[in-house]
Amino acid sequence: MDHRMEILVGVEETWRDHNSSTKELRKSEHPYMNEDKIQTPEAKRTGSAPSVPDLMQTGAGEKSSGRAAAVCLGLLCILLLIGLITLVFLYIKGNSERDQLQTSYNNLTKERDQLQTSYNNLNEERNQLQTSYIDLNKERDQLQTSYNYLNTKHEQLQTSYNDLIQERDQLQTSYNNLIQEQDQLQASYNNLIQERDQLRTSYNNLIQERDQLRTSYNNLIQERDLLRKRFDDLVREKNDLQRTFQELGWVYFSGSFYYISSLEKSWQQSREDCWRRGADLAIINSKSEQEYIRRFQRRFWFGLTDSGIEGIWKWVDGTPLTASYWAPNEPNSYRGTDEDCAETLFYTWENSWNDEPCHRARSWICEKRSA
Ligand code: 2F8
Ligand code: CA
Repeated sequence: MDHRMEILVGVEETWRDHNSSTKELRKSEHPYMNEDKIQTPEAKRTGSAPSVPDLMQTGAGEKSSGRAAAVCLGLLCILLLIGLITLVFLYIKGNSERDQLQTSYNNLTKERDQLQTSYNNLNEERNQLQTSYIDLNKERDQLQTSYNYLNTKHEQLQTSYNDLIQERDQLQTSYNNLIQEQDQLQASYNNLIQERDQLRTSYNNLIQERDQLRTSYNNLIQERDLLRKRFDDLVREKNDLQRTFQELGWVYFSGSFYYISSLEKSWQQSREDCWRRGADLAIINSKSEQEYIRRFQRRFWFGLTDSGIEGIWKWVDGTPLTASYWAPNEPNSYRGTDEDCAETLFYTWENSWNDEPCHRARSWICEKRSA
């Protein structure tokens, strides 16, 4: 039972008690209800005490007994007077109590009416409360159903919430990772921007350079065309010169013209002849040149000597001998003779050189570089 119902039942019980007590009051204390128990002095006098004429008729015969009777009568009168006074007193007192009781009764009646009204009101209120209670009960059931539904919903929502929290945490992690990535990308982006600016500068420089190169290229093209023309002219000149040289006994090989004498002279005279021809004795400084010269199958002086310091062979342009093609056991300053100049004595051999006394008359080979 809820609190309101407890109050309602309490009020009802109080009212019931009050009614019962009121009823008791009615029975026990109401002055009119006990009217039969109260005896007036008049009724008492007529009911139990003897009358005065009766006393006078019975004692007239005897004087002593008359006196005694008078005394008794006097005493009786006194007693009656006292009784009368007592009755008057009691009557007044009873009247006063009755009035008080009447007042109390009136008050209690009023109070009862008020209580009755209150009771009715409370009853009505109780009925209303009962109705409200039923409604509330219904409402409570509905609320319970709603509560259960909401509880289920709440659990679902809690699950969803937990899932969302997890998802949010994952998203937060993803977000943090993205933030990191974004920072890295930002850094990369800044670097790229820097690089782009540098590249743009480089590009502009390159464009400038390209323009300069284009200009240079065009100039070079022009120069090339001029040079080509000059080259063609020179080729023509060279061919003319080659023809002229060949007509004069010169042969061309790998950038050099060679002249082989038909006369024989000392090494020094041979050299001087070469000088006069605008050349010098041939310097053999490659295997291919050695092979080319060997193809003539002739014995002649070439431009190598150790006349400066014995044993230190030098070419006529002053360069030292590095790669050499001496014949076996050469140079030997044969039998103690002074052999300071080189010739192609053993031209049939791959290594064909021999040291020979310089004064001896031999053919010679001059070389003139074409470039
Ligand atoms: O004329 C000198 C010359 O004589 C010989 O060659 C033919 C020597 N060669 C040999 O003895 C193998 C040369 O060394 C020498 O210079
Ligand atoms: Ca020799």
